[in-house]
Amino acid sequence: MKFIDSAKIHVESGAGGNGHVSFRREKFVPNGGPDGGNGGKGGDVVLEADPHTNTLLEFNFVKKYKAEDGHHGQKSRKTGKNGKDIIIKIPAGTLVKDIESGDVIVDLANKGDQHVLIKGGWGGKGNSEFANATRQAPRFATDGKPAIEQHLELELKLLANVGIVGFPNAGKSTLISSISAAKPKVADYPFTTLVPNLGVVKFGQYNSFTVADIPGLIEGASEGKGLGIQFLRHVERCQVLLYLLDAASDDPEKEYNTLKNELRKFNPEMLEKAEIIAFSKMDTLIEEQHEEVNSIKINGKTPLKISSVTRLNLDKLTQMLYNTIQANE
Ligand SMILES: Nc1nc2c(ncn2[C@@H]2O[C@H](COP(=O)(O)OP(=O)(O)OP(=O)(O)O)[C@@H](O)[C@H]2O)c(=O)[nH]1
Ligand SMILES: [Mg+2]
Repeated sequence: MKFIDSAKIHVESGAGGNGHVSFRREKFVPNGGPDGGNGGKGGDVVLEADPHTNTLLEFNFVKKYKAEDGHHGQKSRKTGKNGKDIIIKIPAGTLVKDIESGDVIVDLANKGDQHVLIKGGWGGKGNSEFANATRQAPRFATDGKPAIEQHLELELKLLANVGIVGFPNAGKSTLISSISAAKPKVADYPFTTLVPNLGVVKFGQYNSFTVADIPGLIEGASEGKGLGIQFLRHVERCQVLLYLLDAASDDPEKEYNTLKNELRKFNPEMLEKAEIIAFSKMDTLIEEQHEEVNSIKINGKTPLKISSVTRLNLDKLTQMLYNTIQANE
């Protein structure tokens, strides 16, 4: 399953219509006054979070979006019609970035949210607007304001139910491959996972939930160490965080605290999420270590002990994840 949905598009507002230069022409009135109308306003570029889409797929096919230009003014003081806005519908949760500056422009989190990205240009003034006592026949009008273009990058934050966080090599990808059909790369070195993976976990006959595995975090990730925390936004909206700690680690509690600390620096709200703590790779422990690990409590809780290799407690884990998702919906 493709995890990161992204697309690059080009958007452009409508230009304002030009003002018009004309003079009244009536029978028996040889020198009619100026009657050129104003130009219409160009259309805006509007982004809207749409409840009916959940991918950015279509933006890989249609890449140009332009609002309608304002119509030019006409004689008889007729104002040109305003150009129609273009409303670009994107899935809720799409991050919109300006490619040139790299800045995030908007993050339309909720369905139906709208954001006017670029205002259409104002229309120019027709020559009728410039007539006054001393200048009765102005032969000029102003042009509408030009259209404005922007290159955008759209990125869809994944809405997985569960996000797995852990140090590099903790066994996150192995776990996801053991409980879902996803087959991410697994290897015995840190930073194997370079882009997030997503797995669908079937639960019972009819239920399923999604689990996201992101690249490992280390101390200082929030300052860019390792692969950094750029991937955390993919688990920012998860309902449940699974903290996966290597059971053979010298100090799992310290690892847990480090993970939390990095998460806090990214977005403190992530610490308020429901959490499940698990010790991975239980099969690698020798008899004596089991006793030691059994007595460890983290954040007041006894971590669930699992092994992706022997499948120890994997059913229990999926049950716990499922229940926690249900409780936090
Ligand atoms: N014995 C044993 N080995 C495991 C288990 N889970 C993972 N491993 C091994 O641990 C190593 C790291 O596993 P990964 O799943 O790639 O770890 P990761 O957390 O995804 O690592 P990064 O993507 O680098 O952050 C691999 O060699 C796995 O085969 C387990 O339950 N038991
Ligand atoms: Mg991995």
